[in-house]
Formats: sequence, structure tokens, C-alpha cells
Amino acid sequence: MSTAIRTIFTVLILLVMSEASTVYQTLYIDKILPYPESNKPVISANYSFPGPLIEAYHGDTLVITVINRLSVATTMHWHGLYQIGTPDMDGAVGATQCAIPAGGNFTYIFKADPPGTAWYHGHMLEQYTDGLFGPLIIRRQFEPNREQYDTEQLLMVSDWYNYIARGKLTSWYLSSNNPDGIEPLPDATVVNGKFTKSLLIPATRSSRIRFRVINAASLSMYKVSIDGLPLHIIELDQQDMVPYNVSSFVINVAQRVSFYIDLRELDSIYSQLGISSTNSIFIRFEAMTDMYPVDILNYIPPYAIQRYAYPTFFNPLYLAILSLDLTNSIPTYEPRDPAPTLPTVNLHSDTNMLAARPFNQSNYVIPNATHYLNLVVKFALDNTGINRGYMNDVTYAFQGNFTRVKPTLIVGIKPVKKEPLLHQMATRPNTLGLPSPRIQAGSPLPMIQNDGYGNYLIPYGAVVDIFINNTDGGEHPFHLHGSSFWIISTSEYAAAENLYRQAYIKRDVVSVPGGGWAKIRFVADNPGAWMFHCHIEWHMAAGLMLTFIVSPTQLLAQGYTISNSQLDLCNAA
Ligand SMILES: [Cu+2]
Repeated sequence: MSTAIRTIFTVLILLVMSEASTVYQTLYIDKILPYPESNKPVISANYSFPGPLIEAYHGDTLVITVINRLSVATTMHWHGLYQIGTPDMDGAVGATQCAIPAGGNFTYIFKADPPGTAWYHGHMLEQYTDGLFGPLIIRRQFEPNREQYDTEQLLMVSDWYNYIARGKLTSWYLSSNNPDGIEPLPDATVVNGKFTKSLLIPATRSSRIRFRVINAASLSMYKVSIDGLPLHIIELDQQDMVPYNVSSFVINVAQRVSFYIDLRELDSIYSQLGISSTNSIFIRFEAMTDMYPVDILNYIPPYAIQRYAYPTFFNPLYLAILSLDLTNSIPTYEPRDPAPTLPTVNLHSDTNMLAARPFNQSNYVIPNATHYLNLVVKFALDNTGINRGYMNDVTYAFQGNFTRVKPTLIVGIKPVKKEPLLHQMATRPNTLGLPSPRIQAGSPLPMIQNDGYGNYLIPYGAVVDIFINNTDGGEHPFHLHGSSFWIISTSEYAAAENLYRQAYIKRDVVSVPGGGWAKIRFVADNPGAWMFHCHIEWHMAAGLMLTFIVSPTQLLAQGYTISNSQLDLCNAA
């Protein structure tokens, strides 16, 4: 190539790169009956389950109109997107907006940032448990690891419940008849809306395929593997990774994992199963049964009725089929349980995969903490005999549901239906009644305080280390809105703190081990009202949630005002 041609070529590439465009999408929210054999309605986006794939390039503007055809209110959350400069577009009802009323609509406008595998889901009334979710992929013009695969596939896995969450399940879960806080247990697993052995993924024996796995479950975590193939992990949540080889991995609720496979790598150990002659192999999603509070293989929930011919117990092993010759035949070997392990790949893997390394570590600077916050997670009975989730002895009044609003503070930020926290930050930034960080025994850094109602004031630009001490036996996937965070270490992998100093991985969901802990760090450079909560939908409903109030003064300094479309929602609420 001559210099002139090369210059023209470079200019063309730059033009393509700089051309941010606008992506329009309309989402009709309505109930559907996707399965003839079940009379359970699913809350869908655009009459499909899961909802449609939304794709954009990094830096594009997304304009998504949500039209609510339900008989109840709704909102939509764009999970993993930072919403920098658009703190009112996060979709977290009660925190950043009033709900979209039945028959109403709202247009979300925000930047496609950061790039990577994201998703969207309803953020009130357990609607996402009933099906309201879909994939959201933010692409880069030049994807890291792009040379490793030829095609890509999405696998969106979730719990299937025979009953409606907001009807029977939540009212049983949060009742004094369930003092142990036993979560409603799934009746099945679905991937891409298909039940076991009915999802077929076409491939050929020479294929190199990228899979984007999104855990959209409300409770379950899964071990994912593909028979006979090493999985080359290349993305965790929305951070690109140096390829990291495993035979299986665990994905907790709301986490995303991308990996690629190379079908030429089918392992010889699998020839013992006759896999060398089969035309297809199994993709496995194995629900981690030890996370359920009861023996799910032999448990009939008290709310179950004979309509579903119990006992038909949950099968923790979900099988999808990867067809190697495009004939869609099912595998000719029996799916062994457990699957044989590949001897050639890394077996050390914790749920968060802290041993995986970020793809681009140049310009990767992790600032030192300026503040800290200790959070103690527990479940306990409240004074009405209902088992609730607590962080630092506060169970969060879930404004999204308005089922129980805390006693009104005389002065202070209030969980009120018509005035989300973000609006209160804007209208009375100096009278929110939120205590400032202060030095306490045991650390030279100031500790973030809360107001006794689960609202934590964080100064602009603070670098906050959060230590989550989980006194509960269950593993909890904690999600932060408005930012991602570095995972410094967990009780599953305490050595990570020293091993990976200055190169911690960044995610937006951390899996906090049962009876263990996690240490994460984030920079509060995005003013707004950002929820931090366990992403198990039942636990969120039980109050395992808090809100970070990041700098009301900076919010106003950046020019935030409450828009008319937001006010319209609140006036309709
Ligand atoms: Cu939880």
C-alpha cells in the first residue's frame, strides 16, 4: 500500500469510528402465553420471550420508547450501562424515576456505554422474574479477541416458575408463614426461552463460536460447560479478558460471561463417550443445587397445587444441543452427570473468575481508596414475623412496590411515591438529612454513613472500598448501578488482593460467597441516586438493597434538572 492510499484508508477508518449514530427501539410491554402446555403468562417485551436483542456501537445514542400495555406500572433498567450525564435514565423506580403507569409510555435516551454484553430488565414488581428481560449488546468498532472467533451466539439463561411471581410467589415468600425465608424455587430452567433439549445451536466441525452467556435468573446460579471442549473466557460482565481457559465456569445472577470455543479442539477424553462419531454435543447449564435452602430434588413448595401433577421435581441439569453438522440431530451418547473434566485446562476458578486478567492493562490505573464502607449482610425476622434482608441492620423500604413504606422522616430524604430520590437530590440538596463520612476507630479513612434508612451519601470523586461481610449462608450477587467496580478479593480467593494489585478485574456484579466476604472498589464520579442490591429478585424484594446518593451538589453543578417527561410520570403515579 502506498503512503497516500494508507493515509486515505486511515482517514476512512477514523470517519467510520467517529460516526456515532442513533439507535431507535420501541418496546411494547405486554403479557403473552408462549407455551401451549402452560397457562402461565409471561411479561414480554415486543411479544417475545426473552425480549428482542438491542444492539448499538459504543458511543451511539440509544432512544428506547417503552410502551406499557400492562394493567400495572413498569420501568426498564439497562443493566451494566453507566448512564453518565443521564442519571434519570437508569430505570430504577423510586431511585431515578417514577414508574411508567399502566397504559403510559416513556422514552429512555442514553449513551451506549460501556461496550460489552449488557441486558435490560424490568425493575419493579418482580416483573423480570415473570419474563421481562432481553439482551443488550454494545459493540466496539474493533473488538478485542475478535480474531479468535467467526460467529457468535447468545445464551440467556433463567429460572422458570410455573406461578406468577407477583401473585402467589412473593406473597408466600414475604409472609409470616415462611419464617425461614425459603425462596420460591424454580420449576425449570429456560435458555433463550426454550426448555431443556429443545434449544439447538447450529455449527460445523470447523467453527469457532463466541458465546455470550447472560444469567437472567431470579435465584439460580449455574455451572456452564460444553462437552469435550475447553471454554476460552474473553469477557466478564463488560470487561474484555485475555483468553482464560476453563472446562466449566459458574455464573451467578445478572453476571455475563463471554467465551469462545474452537470445535477442532474436541478433547480425546470424549472419544470414550463416542463423541468422535456423534453429530452433536451437549451444552450444559447445571443449577448449583447447594445454593437452594431445601433439597430441591425432593421438595414440594407449600403453594404448589396439583394442576402441575406434582411431584415433578426440578431437574438441575439443563441441556442445550450444539449441532456439529447442521442436521440438528441430538447427541448419540448419554449425558453423564457429572460430565468428565478436561485435564488440559485451568481448574482453579471462583465464581467471579478473579484469576482471569483484563485484556488491556496499559492505562489501567486503579486509584487508592479515599473512603470505605463496611456492610454486614444478614437475614432476620422483622417485628411482624417476616424474614427480611438487612444491610447494616436496615431493610430497605422497596419504593418500587410501595407495599411498606418506612415511617416518614420529618427532615430528610424520603421514600415517597411521587418523588424519586434523584428528584429530591435536585430540589433540596442541602436538607436531605444524610450524614457525611467520618473517621471511625480502626481506619484512617472516613467511613461512608447512612441515614438509618439505607441511603448513603458519597462525596463526588470519592474512591470507596466496600467490604461486604455476608453472615448469611447463601451466596449473594451484588450489583451496583451507575458504575462498575474492581473486585479486589473475596473469601473464595483472598490471595487476589496481592496477586493482582493494579490489575483487578472490573465487573458490575460480585458474587459474595455464603458465610464469606468480598472487597470491591469504585469511583463515585457519576452523580446520581444509584442502587446497590442483591440481584436475587426475592432478596431485593426482602429489602437487601441500599442507595448511594452520589453528590447532590455535583449533580446540580453538572446541570441536571428534572425533565418534564419525568414530572409527567410522577404526576401520573
Ligand atoms: Cu441475595
